Amino acid sequence: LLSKKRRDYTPPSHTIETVDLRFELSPQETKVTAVSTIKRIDTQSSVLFLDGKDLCLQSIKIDDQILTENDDYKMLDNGLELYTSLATFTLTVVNTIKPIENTSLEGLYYSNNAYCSQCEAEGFRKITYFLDRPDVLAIFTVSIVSTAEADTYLLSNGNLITDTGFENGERTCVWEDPFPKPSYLFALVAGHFDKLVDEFTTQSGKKIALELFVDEGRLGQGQHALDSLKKAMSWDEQNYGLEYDLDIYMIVAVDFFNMGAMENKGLNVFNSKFVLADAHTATDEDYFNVEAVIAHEYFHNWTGNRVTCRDWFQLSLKEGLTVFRDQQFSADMYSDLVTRISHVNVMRENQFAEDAGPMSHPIRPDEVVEMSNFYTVTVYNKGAEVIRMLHTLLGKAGFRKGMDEYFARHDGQAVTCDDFVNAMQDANGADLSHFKRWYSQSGTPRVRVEQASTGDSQTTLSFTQINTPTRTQAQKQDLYVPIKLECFDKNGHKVDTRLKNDTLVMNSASTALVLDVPNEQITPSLLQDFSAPVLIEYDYTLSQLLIIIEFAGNDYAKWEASHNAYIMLIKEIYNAANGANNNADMQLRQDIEKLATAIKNLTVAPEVLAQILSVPSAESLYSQIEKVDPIMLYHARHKVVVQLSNTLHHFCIRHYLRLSQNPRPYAYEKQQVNNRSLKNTCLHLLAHSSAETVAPLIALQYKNAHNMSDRLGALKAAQVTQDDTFDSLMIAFEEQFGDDAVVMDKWFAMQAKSSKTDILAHLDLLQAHQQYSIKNPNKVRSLIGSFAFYNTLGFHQIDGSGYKYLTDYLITLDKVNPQIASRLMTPLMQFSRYASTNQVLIKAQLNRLYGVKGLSKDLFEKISKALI
Ligand code: BAL
Ligand code: ZN
Repeated sequence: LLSKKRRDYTPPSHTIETVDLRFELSPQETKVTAVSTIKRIDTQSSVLFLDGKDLCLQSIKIDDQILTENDDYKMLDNGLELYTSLATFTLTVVNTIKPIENTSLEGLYYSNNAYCSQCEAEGFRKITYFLDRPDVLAIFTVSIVSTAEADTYLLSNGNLITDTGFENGERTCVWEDPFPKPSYLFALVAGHFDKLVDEFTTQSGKKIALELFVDEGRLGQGQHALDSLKKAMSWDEQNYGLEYDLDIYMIVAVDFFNMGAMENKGLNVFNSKFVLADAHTATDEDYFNVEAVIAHEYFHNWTGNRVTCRDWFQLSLKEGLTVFRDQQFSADMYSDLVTRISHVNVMRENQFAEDAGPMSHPIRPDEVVEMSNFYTVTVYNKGAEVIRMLHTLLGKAGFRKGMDEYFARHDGQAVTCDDFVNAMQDANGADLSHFKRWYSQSGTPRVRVEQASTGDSQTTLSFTQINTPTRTQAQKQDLYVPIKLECFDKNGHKVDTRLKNDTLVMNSASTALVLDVPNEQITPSLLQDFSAPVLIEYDYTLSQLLIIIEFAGNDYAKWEASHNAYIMLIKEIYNAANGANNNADMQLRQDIEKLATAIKNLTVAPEVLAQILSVPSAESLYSQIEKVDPIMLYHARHKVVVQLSNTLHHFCIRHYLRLSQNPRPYAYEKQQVNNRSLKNTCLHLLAHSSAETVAPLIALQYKNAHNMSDRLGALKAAQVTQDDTFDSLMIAFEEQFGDDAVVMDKWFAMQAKSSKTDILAHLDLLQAHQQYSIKNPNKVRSLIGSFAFYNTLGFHQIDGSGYKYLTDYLITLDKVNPQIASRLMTPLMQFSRYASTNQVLIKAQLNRLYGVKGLSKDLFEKISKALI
């Protein structure tokens, strides 16, 4: 399979200035007529290549001349070649497509009685022959013709300029988008929906119509999304001076969608999971996510749509930046700390794993076979961390100056990551040449921190970067790493580090910090706020971590220290199981006692305490132990949680009972969310203790729950106890929510994570459930995804049956929806982090997959990388 390389970029030979698209809709066969005005850019060129995939060509014309195959054009596997030396011309292409047969959910498809499109990255070529690349920006006019009276809405980008109404057996709507855009931002939605309307007045006084389309009967679940949109619109005005630019902003929620959402100009399409929310069906976390994703897509209107990517290697230009913007927004709307922790967890659980595996790539990849494979946590989340470092480096005002400069230079253009950094650099008179290496280098830098005496009264902290070679980069360079830190003496007093903003900047492979305090008395709190996407290696003692928990002035540092303490204890138990320490259990009891005392003495806000009581997930621990045995690690972690639960039993019960009193009607507001978070964290921890008092509390909470956070909190706690209560609550849950597709995804996920010994047979049964469909990505992710990503005991069974189960499923799914299959194979891709027994079993499955005939590009790219 041919890969594309970043360095081979060439500008397009031609550009498309305007395109008139006409869709004559039918689920079985939709006719597409595309009339484009095309201009030649490269005066030497006599060939125009148009991308096209799975299309049935009817006719093709240049100006008034009908073209003949082989004389005027040639069909190729991935499009067609057209022979012309005209400087400007009108191209008319007529072709048909089959929306109902399109289960890949790329291009135009038909599901749940509605038409829907998804074009990013390369889906437009499944609609018509086109220059389907982001550096060709055209003005689109779209006519949608439907003969079905039931299609109450025929939507596309921009402004509605004609609606004929349903007459003589058909209806036509015409949409015009005045902003030139690449084909990936095109959208079409047609079908019957309920509509929620609202309005937003911009800071310059322009009224914008807001319209939200949801499945019939779901209007009551749409208000939070609309409210979030209005918050995002004013936030972007206040923080970046950016206003919305069309008269109307539409969002459609659909149940069948590969991604979370898509920022098509003026017509966002959303996975209904990130739109629908009410107290009854959505948890606080769901409310948070809806707000964040709505904001993310809205922010793309400037960072993505007004200024877009030159080529797909530059994806992080828009995604890293927009994720950073949505993270800032979420922190402002809710809690700085909890928002930050949730994003740091994504980095440690998912991005570090990706960067340590065969798919490791820089945030700006150099080589791509299938672009869909690069919508990754690296491009998105590590990309956002890189932008965050720029923000740290330049300061809030400097960053804003850089953003203003970026828009002043590039509005209306398709540009590169370098263009972005150059705007930041020039606006601030800074030199970012060393910083730019973050865009080219893959892998997670490790920073080794060592501490030594320098004379009697001084200590030196030495910092050394280790950038381990990855599959495609044998030579690594040192990177620019800002490390926010504080140091404490043995009494918990802050030691003066003389660092500006408490930040040590590493701009070479190693550096040292000299402090005027004797060595044995110093405790450093390192990488506060996760100031760089790196792994810190420092050998803490438990006493040092307890000093940070007690004395650090910021909650992030306290959380990080508790997190490190859990990791240390889990590792000790893990190693003891390998025979290294026979006194491990007693030691654990004593250590947890000390940790619990420190936690009990804290006076912190409830949401902070909730985070401190949350033991790191098994997934985030994989980067901590070489060649890990996942089952042993699971048991080690479990042991630590049980010990913590027993030790903090009374503490948790007290908080739990206090927070359960006098519930107010549900609202998604800070105080309630924070209290619920602590309450449900306590319940979950309590469920790990052997105390018999806990089971009735769980059942009672489920029975009395008047919102989904409490209901799911009870269910998750019941799952820990593994008694009959869990099964009976699951039956009750299904009876109550069986008709709600989004809520049932939670149910499928809980089922998939269960530690039943016959989990594979159980998964078979669930696949036969009437709500389950292999064609629906949310269902596949909930059931098979939750199993493979989170069911440690089930997936890593020592006979390899869990790996085989996933592989069998991938073989079937790849024929239905390659993008989702490719996402779902991630747990197999990360084999190198496991013990050799697991590695052998996983590789056997990868080899089996490799031998399957007709595998998609998506899977093929990943397996080939894994097996090299
Ligand atoms: N552009 C694809 C979906 C998103 O990142 O918003
Ligand atoms: Zn995005």
